[in-house]
Amino acid sequence: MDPVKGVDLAFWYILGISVLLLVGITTVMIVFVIKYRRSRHPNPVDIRDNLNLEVVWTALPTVIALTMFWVGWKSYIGLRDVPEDAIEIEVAGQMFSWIFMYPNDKETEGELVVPLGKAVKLNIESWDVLHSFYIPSYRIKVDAVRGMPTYAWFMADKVGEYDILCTEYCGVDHSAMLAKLKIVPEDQYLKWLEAD
Ligand SMILES: [Cu+2]
Repeated sequence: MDPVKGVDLAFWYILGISVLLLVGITTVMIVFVIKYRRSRHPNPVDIRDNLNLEVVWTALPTVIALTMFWVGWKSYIGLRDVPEDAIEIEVAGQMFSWIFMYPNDKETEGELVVPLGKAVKLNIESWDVLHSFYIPSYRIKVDAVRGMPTYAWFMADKVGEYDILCTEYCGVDHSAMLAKLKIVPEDQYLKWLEAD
């Protein structure tokens, strides 16, 4: 599944269930507080061993938790499964900027330009301390660690400019470790790639 769709689905699914539980539990709590208040129900009753109830409150949360796992797992697989036709760009974090290296050895700092309509695989590593590569618009958030190369990918499906940040505190200028993702039409990308 497309990373943006997968991550968003997992987020909304878990949030939706959380809201349902919040509303449900609060409602039952309020009803019980009113219904079983001391003036109407002075003598508490000790209820024991309701098998049906015990089965339901064990099975239902288990099923809910497993569906959350399933939605999260599908989303995770979507993050790791890169389409075969993806273009590959090397990304290096360093104190304090992001460096991008293209297949023709072009190198940029603080600016990632990619063609519209293509899957883009980013091979991410750090040249010094811990950084974390973050593109909120494309739900990418991957730690950059020296000696431990990893990757992320996204589908460049909309022309525009998007924020790239470092989201792991890496030193005094961490907050200035910003970059831009620019998605441009393919002909413009090719022209940009050949220019120096
Ligand atoms: Cu950093």
